[in-house]
Amino acid sequence: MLPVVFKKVLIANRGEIALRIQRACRELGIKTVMVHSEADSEAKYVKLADESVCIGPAPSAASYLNIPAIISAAEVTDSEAIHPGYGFLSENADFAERVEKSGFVFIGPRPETIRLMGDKINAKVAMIKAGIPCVPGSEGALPDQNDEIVKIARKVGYPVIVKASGGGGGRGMRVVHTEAALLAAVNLTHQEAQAAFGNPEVYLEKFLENPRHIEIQVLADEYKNAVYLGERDCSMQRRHQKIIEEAPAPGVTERQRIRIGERCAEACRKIGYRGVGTFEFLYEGGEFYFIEMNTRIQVEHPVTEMITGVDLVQEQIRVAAGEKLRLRQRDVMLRGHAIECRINAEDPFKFTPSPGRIISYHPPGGPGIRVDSHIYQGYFVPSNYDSLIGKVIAYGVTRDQALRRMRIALSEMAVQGIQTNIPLHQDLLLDDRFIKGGTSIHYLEQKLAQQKLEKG
Ligand code: MV4
Repeated sequence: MLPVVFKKVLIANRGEIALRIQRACRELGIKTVMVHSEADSEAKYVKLADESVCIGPAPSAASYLNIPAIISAAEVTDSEAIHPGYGFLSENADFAERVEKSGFVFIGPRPETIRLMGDKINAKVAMIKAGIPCVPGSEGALPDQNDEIVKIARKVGYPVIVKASGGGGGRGMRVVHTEAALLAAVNLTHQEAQAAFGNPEVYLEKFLENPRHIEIQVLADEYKNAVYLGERDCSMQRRHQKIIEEAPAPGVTERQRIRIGERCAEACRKIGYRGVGTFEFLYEGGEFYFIEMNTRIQVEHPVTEMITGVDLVQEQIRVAAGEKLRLRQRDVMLRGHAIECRINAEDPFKFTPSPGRIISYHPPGGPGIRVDSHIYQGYFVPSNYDSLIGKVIAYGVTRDQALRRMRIALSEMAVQGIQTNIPLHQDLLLDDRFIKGGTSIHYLEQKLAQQKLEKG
């Protein structure tokens, strides 16, 4: 590394992403400080770090969400920057601001950008202005007058969906099928939004009945250079938890990709975006409709890394340090296909969490297989956090090869002592509709409901 990036970075997260960030830092020659809760003291990635600081007891509110404890840890260790990972404080604009006010670099966009994208109405208005195609709907917040609301919904056409501006990721939404049900739904969503997010504003969109969830990865520096790194299909999900992601998205053509990708990169330049980012779209009838933008590194970033050869976490750290993008759009080439299976510590068909001690572990390997996981034989999966214990990513020249490699990988993989969702993945990897590609966001829930009926 010729340019000095940072000397020392504090990693304010846990589990597989903490290890992933640690590896990126190590490759960049950056020392790492791992903060952890009492429940994570024994984790190997904590011991692997150059330094570690216990920031509180097991509950997230007392540790991974404890802003003063994290800032103090950065101070006592003389860290230069803080990487928030995903979840926890990663999209908390107040945290980003406190980090910067305390004299550290927040590895992510500017706090104002995080705040803008956290407000779904403001984000959508900004995206419309920046030329991003959005779901037709109210332009901004719904007005107070009932007759105005009815008019907007008529113009959009039923069914519509009412969404809270402070929501996102599936929280604070209500589908409305008839005018008779509209105003009650708006009022309820409005009240819930005030209670849950402290922001009563709601907006309305045409409800797309059977879309896919396709997102565009972007990377931008602070000098208005921006590139897109293709798309990911994240439609295989249940209750807003993604379980399989892949890149590229089956059926999306090169022309479609360039068209939507260029618009996302251009929007980044227009709003002065810095860092890695994800434009989330619903995809239906061959068209993309923006819903939200994520300002963090995402769980599913490896599928993009596999088909582009770009280390997104390293690039994220570099641009946060003020480096210029080293990558131009013509340097970004998509090659092959990658599929990620999220491995959760849970009952594979009931989805109840399954924390506990891993008594034996055999990870898969071989050509085209990547495993991002912090687990090991003897590791205790705590019950305090989400159930993701790792990710298996399969690369192939074709989607079919990636699928075949994934089946082999999961057949080799053994995690004993706890339940995992590996059997669910094995079912899905043999599912005709999934194998064909292009299933909608409702597919998994429909399939599970069907199986429940058949079992009786
Ligand atoms: C929608 C939609 C249909 N039409 N908006 C759910 C999460 C949040 N990010 C947006 N969501 C949706 N917005 C319109 N106009 C359907 C969903 C949706 C969904 C979106 C992405 C992934 C999974 C989903 C599951 C259910 C509903």
